[in-house]
Amino acid sequence: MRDAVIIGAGFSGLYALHRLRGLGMSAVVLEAGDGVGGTWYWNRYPGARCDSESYYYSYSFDEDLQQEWRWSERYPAQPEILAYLEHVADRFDLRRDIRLSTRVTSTVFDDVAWTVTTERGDELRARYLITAVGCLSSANVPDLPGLEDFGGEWYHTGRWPHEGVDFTGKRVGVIGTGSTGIQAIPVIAEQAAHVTVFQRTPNFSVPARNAPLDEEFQAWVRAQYPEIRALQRETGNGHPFHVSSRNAVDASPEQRREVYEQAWQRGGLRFRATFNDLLTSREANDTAAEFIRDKIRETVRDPEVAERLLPHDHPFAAKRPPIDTGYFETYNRDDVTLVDVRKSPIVEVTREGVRTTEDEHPVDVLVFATGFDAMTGPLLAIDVRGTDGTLAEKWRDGPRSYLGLAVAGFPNLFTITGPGSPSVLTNMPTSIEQHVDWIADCLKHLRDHGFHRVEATDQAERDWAREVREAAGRTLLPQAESSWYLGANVPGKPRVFMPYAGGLAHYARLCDDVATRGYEGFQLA
Ligand code: N01
Repeated sequence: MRDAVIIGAGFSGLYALHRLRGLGMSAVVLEAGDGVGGTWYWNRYPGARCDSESYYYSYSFDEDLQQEWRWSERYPAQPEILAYLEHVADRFDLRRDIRLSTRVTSTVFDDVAWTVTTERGDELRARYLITAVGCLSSANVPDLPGLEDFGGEWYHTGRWPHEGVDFTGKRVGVIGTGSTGIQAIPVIAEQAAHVTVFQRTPNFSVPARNAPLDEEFQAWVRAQYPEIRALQRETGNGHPFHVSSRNAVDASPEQRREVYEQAWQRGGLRFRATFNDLLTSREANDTAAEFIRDKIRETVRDPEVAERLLPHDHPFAAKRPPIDTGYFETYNRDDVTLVDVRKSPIVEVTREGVRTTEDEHPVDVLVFATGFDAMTGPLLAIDVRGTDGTLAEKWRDGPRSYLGLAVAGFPNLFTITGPGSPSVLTNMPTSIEQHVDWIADCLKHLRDHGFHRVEATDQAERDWAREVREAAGRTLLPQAESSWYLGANVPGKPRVFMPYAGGLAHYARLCDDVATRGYEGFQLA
């Protein structure tokens, strides 16, 4: 029997395999895709790139790797991140323990070990099961009447064809204006004959200001890596910068404007770090929100279109804030139309296009940038059976976990970046390394002490659920009612704020304390 089965060969699964091997453990990775890379294997849509900057959206565990790898742009594009992960798989000789094109359908714990069954009917047994399935890997395609009879082609951004899509001369409809839609729309508009954007919730977005990285900056990064990585681990969201200690409400309107303008010019997610109270005080948040709304008004020439693009229903950054390259400018093109589907909802997809309550919009290609069944979707797509039933039954009213890492009733299961962890609120590779390191240390502890079984207690899980709720309640995040953080984007999904909003550094300390106290909140046997 193997020590572990790891599900998924993205950032998490690759590193988990590497760490377990380092402990002398036997592990195999099962990956549904035909290649490694996870998110970056699937999300090949036009404009796909990371919103974290390349030099820190990367592994820190190997000094030679980070010294030798060269990123070409401030924000890495999908092919470059995929090439990086493929390089990691080769460099650390991981592929011999990775089975591609192998989708896991069920996993059952029988009191000793997990039996993992794949779509092909293969069965594998392992003492430990580690899910590395990602938080945003279960594509959410809305159930639109008539889609099956649509005469054109349609694609979800998270399942993009490897050969790409040629939009030349085509009328394209894009549904969704989240981070993905905001990245894809300007790029599609460059090629298509016409683009119709179906927008349900207007979004805040800040310019990315992408650019090639020059050699001087790269040399600085290489020299500074110890400090950069240390800083990433000290901050709330795994980025190598602190949130300002200053409150927006204490600054004058002129001072605020200057700070926001500087951050706007610098570009990127750092905009939300400009003041300390942006995510805790609605009054403070309104100042940032209004600054961005002013920028949208300035950018978009048609005042009616600009008005339709203004976000009003949620605080800035209470939904994951996108960053963009020419997004709002795209609405100045004659060949781009914005449809407000909150005002006139989509009724059906016809053979020729999309019909709303007000109009018919002919399209040849329909792009669903409609996001994911986030955090729980990838886990619940597998029939996971523990000692008292299935994970789907247990999570019927929303996910419950201990530290987002383990679930009571599911011994020897570890969920990398599971619901209840900071994960999606952070720079993912930083969170992933923290989780994998913790799990590896836990497995070593079990082995060194002759234990074969580890299980979170019900009490620890209840306490953690309260902590997750309270941490979110201290922020404005739950006020974004249409957020996927709350499961609001998937009809019928329980409305539970899923990630842990207490900050990555604080969370990592809590995890370390649990370990130091002999894995408090877990039963070891
Ligand atoms: O998905 P989303 P995404 N009819 O759920 C709309 C990460 N990411 O793929 O807001 C009409 O955010 C929906 O409307 P509403 C990042 O964490 C990272 O864009 O629900 N519209 C929304 O506008 C991000 O947050 C990078 O009202 C419908 C959009 O579709 C996460 O992935 C890059 C609809 C979905 O937005 C998900 O982003 C890209 C319907 N039936 C993404 N259903 C990086 O940089 C949904 N919508 C790493």
